[in-house]
Amino acid sequence: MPMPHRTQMQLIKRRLVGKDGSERARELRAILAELPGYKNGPYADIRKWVEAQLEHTRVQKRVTHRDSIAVRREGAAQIALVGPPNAGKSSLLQALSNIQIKTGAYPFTTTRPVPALTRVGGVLVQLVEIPGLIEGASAGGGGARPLLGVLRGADAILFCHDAGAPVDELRAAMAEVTAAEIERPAIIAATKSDEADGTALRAALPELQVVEVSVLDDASIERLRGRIWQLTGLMRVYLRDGEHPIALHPPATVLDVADAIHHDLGARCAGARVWGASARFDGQQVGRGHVLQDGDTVEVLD
Ligand SMILES: Nc1nc2c(ncn2[C@@H]2O[C@H](COP(=O)(O)OP(=O)(O)O)[C@@H](O)[C@H]2O)c(=O)[nH]1
Ligand SMILES: [Mg+2]
Repeated sequence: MPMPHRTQMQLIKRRLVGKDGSERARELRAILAELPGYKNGPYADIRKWVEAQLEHTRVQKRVTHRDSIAVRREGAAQIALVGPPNAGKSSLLQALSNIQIKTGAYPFTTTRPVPALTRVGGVLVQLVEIPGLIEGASAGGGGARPLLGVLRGADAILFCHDAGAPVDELRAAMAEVTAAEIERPAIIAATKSDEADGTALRAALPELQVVEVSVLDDASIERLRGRIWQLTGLMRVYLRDGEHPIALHPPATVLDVADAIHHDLGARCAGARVWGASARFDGQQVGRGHVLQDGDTVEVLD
């Protein structure tokens, strides 16, 4: 008597967590071999799902093989997670975005940049884990040059460091970024704050903001999310009839908002009604050149 199909599906998904490429394909094939061979009903659906996953994994393998490093940009900003191996980057990425990735108590669990899309400040932002940057990376050590290329494409850096680990390890990673002549707005996440606080990091690197965070503490994750939003340097404008805000680089005008909604609307835009900090009163009618403030709500007029 096979087990209930819901349980079966959960078990299958659990077996696939953290597996990708050929490892995932192997697991999927093993699962297929174990499934009861019903032609109809829930088990046939599970079989179809597994087969589709297998096909998808094959496609993904071909794609990643051809272009194993480049990260397709998505979202309003791209933030790179940089730090020594084992700093807790993958764990943070997972906690911030709910994606499933490999984490481990051993270095170099992650070998390729891992992107994840998540909402910060209500805006979709792409986080990218840059695998352990080690000494010599800027000179091409350990094949790290392409990684620095990915880093160059990022808008800002979230340095990650185990609050209880020697600060020198972080300095080494930072030195590689500097040696590659990459300068971006940055803050430091003092990770694993359930085990140690950020005092040592703060003292050693007073020029950067330090945010303590633990994946075991949801409030600290949300605090970090807020800091990441500030790090993007973006501002938000809400549309009167929209759920999520539009993210823009300040200073932004009514015309910028209209353009962001649709290029045609930008061309037609005559002005807007505005609520919020930039309006003298609720619903003030302004021209297309009106400069908006973070958090404003607008209704574009055409
Ligand atoms: N106690 C504690 N351990 C953590 C935390 N975040 C990550 N770790 C552990 O640190 C190790 C390395 O984490 P990982 O995310 O793989 O680090 P990465 O190499 O920087 O991606 C793993 O064993 C994690 O379980 C945390 O907030 N608290
Ligand atoms: Mg990792």
